[in-house]
Amino acid sequence: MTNTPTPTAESLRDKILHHVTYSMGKDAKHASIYDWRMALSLALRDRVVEPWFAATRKTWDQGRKRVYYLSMEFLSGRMLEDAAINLGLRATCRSAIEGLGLDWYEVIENEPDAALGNGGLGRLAACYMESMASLGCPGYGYGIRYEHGLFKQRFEGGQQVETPEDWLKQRHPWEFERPESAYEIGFKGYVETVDGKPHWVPGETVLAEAYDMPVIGWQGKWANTLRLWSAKPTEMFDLARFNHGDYAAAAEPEALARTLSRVLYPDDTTYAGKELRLKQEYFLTAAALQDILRRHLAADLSLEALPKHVAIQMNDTHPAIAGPELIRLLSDVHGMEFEHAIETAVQCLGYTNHTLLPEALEHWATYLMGTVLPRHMQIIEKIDSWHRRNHPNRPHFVGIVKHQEVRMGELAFITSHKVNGVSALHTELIKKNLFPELNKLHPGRIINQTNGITPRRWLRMANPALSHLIIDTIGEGWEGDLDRLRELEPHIEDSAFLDKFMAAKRTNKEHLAAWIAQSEGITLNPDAIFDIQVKRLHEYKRQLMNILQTISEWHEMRENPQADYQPRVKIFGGKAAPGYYAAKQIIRLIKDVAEVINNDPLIGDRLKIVYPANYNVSMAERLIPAADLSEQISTAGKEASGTGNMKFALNGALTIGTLDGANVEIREQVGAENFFLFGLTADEVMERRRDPEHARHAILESPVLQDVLQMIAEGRFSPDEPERYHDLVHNMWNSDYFLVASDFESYRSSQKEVDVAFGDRASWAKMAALNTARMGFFSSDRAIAGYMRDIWDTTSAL
Ligand code: B1H
Repeated sequence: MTNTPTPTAESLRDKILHHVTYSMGKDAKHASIYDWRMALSLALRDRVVEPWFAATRKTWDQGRKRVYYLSMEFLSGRMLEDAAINLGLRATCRSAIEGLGLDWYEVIENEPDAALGNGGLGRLAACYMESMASLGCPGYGYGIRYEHGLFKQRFEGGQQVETPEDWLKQRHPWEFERPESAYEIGFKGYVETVDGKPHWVPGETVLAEAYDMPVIGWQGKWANTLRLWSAKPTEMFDLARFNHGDYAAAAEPEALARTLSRVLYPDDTTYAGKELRLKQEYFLTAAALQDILRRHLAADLSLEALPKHVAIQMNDTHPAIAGPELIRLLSDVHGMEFEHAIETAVQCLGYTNHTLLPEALEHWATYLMGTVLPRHMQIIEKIDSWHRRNHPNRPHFVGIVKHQEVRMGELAFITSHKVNGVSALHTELIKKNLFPELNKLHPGRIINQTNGITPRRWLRMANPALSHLIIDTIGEGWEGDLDRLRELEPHIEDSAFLDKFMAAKRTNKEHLAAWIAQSEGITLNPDAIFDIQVKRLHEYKRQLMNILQTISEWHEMRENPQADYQPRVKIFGGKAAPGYYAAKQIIRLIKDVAEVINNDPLIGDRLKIVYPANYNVSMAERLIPAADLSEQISTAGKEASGTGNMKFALNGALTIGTLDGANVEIREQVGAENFFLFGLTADEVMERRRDPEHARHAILESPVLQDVLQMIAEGRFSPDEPERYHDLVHNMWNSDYFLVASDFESYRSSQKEVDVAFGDRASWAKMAALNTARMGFFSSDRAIAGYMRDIWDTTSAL
C-alpha cells in the first residue's frame, strides 16, 4: 500500500533533524527534549499519512460501509511509541534518537497522556479504534476535543487534591485542524410550523470544528480517523460592544461557546444531570451526524440506502440523543416520512451498555430536555408512542418517558437494532434486570460482545521483556493473531522457558521498583509478591476490602513475628471523582495505613504499601507488566466487564477475583486452577442483601475483621484525629451495601492460598505462563470482529 521505502535509522535521523529545524524552528544545538519529541512525532506522522490517505481513498472507491463510533471519552494515552510499534519502526526510532545522543525513554516520556476519558469505557474506545484500524474496518471515532482531560491527582497529607489537566498547553503533533469541517450546533429556542411541518429555530448556536487524528493499525496497513470536535463561537466577538469599550462583555459569546469543550466530566459511573453535560452530549452527536450525512450524500447515495453504508455505535447512552437527532435530520430536514425515519435510524444504530449501576443510568428531566432541545423532546415522545402502538402488549410501566423524565437507556434500546453487553455475565444481567420487558418485546436484540484490549499496546509495547521471549519462542505475528499465544503451552513443561518467563517478570519488577524508589522514596523487595489494584476508586470495586485485608496481615505479623511470611508489596492506583466523599475516605485510609505499616520496624520489607499519585494509561503500562497478582475483587454483579483484569492476565499475573464481569470468562479461558476465586456470586449477593443485618452478622463471624475495624475506629492509623474513620466504620457495621464484610473471610483465605502458591516458584511460573498463553480470546481484534459480524454487518477492506 505504501510506496515509501522503509526508513533506516540514518534516514529517519535526517527527517528528525529536518523537523527540528523547519517545523520546530530550532537549531539542533539548542533543541529541548520537547523539540526532539515533536520532531520524532512529526517524522513518524509523515509515515502515517500515506496509508491514511490510501485507506480513505479505498473506502470511497469501493463504496464501503463506514462504522462510526460515538463516544464522550477516548482515553488514548501516549501516541508516539504506539505509532512506532504499529509501523514496525520502534527499533529504528530508538537508534535514530540514540544516534542523536538522546535518551529514548526521556523522549518517549516527554509526551503527555491524552486523558480524554475516565477509565474503562474511554480506554475501551481507544483499544477499539486501534483494532478497527488493524482489521481494516473503515471507520471514524467521534468525540470531543476537551481542552482539559481528566484532572491530575496529587496527595496532600494523604488526601486527594485535584488540579486541572493541560495536555494542549503544548502543540499536539498528531492532530490536524480542519477549520473547513465545521458545523453549526443549535440549542434551545422553539419549534414553529412551516408549510405544515415542524421546524426548530434554535436560540443559541455554536460551531463544532473538527480536529483529525490518524489511528494507524498493526503493521501500518490501514489507518482510520479519530475526529474530535472543538467548540467555537459562531461569532468571534461583539465588535459594537468592543468599540464601546466593553471589552469583557465583547468576549462573552466566545467564552460561553468554548465552555462546551472545556472539560471532561470527571465522574466515572455516576450520572451528573447537568445542563452542560447534556449540551456536550448533543454537541458531539449533532456534529457527528451532520458529518455522517454530509459524507453519505457526497457519494450521491440516497438516504434510503443509509443503513447499507452507515453503522453508528453509541458508547453507552452518552450519545443516545443520536436516535432523535438522526430522525429529526431525516424527517424535518430531508423530508423522509416520520415512521420511515425511525426505522432507518434503528437500522443504523447500535447501543453498548456498560453499567447496571442505578446511579450511572442517565435520565433527563423532561423540562430540561424540552428547554435545551425542544424539537428532540417532541420527537422522543413520538418515538415512545410509535413504540407503544407497535407493541400493544407493552406494560404500562415500560417506556422512554416516565415520571417527567427521559430514560436514556430505554431511548437507546428502542432506537437501536442491537444492544450489547460487555461480558457474558453482564449481558445476562441486562436481559434479566435492566431491560426484561423490552427484551421480551425484542427477542434477539440484546447480544453479547465481551470486551477486549489491544495486544499491541498492552503486551508488545508495555512489556518488551515478555514480548521478546514470546517472539523467541513462537516467532512474530501473535500481535495480530493473539490466539497464537496458545503455542506457548507446550513450553510450559520446559523449565528453561519458565525461567525465562520469570526472568522477564523479574526485569519488569526491578524497573518498577526503581521508578517507585525514585518517585515515592520507598524501597521495594523485588522478591515480594507484587499485588496490584489499579482502577477508579469506587465502593463497588472494594479497594476498602483490600486495605482491610492488608491491615489484618500486618496485625498477624505483629502478633506472630517469628512465623514465615511471604513478602508482599501492595500497590494501589486510581482517582476518586472529586465529589465522591466515601471514595476519598478510602484513599485517605490507604495512605494512612501505608504510613504506619511502611514505617513499622517490626515488619521490615515483608509488607509495603505504595499508592503513587495520578494513575493513568502510562502508569498502567509501567505497573501491569510487573504484577504477580491482579486484584479484581468487585461485588459480584457490579463490574460490567473490567478490562484491566485482561491486561494483567495477558502479562502473566494471576488474578484474585470474584465471579464478576469478564473475570468469569478469564477464569474459563485460563483454567480454574490458575485463578484465585473467592466470594459470593451475583445471585448470592442479591440473596445476602435480603438480610438487613448482613454486615453485622458477617463482622460478628470474623474476629479478624472485628479487630481490624476496632483498630481503625480507635485511630490507630490516624492518631492525630482518632475519629477520622468513624463514618467509615459505622457504615461497615450498619450498611455495607457492597458486602465487604460478607466477602472478607473468603477473600482473606484466598490471599493465604496466594501466599502458599507463590512459595512454590516453579508451579507459580507455570500458572503465570498459562495465563499469558490462554488470553488470546481477549484481544480487541476478536471483539471488533464480533461487532463487525453481529452488529455492524460489515467486512474488512484489507
Ligand atoms: C463503565 C462507565 C461510565 N461503565 C458514566 N460505565 C460515565 C459511566 O462520565 N460518565 O458519566 C463514565 C463512565 N464506565 C465501565 O466500562 C465499566 O465499569 C467496566 O466494567 C467496563 O469494563 C468498561 C468498558 O466496558
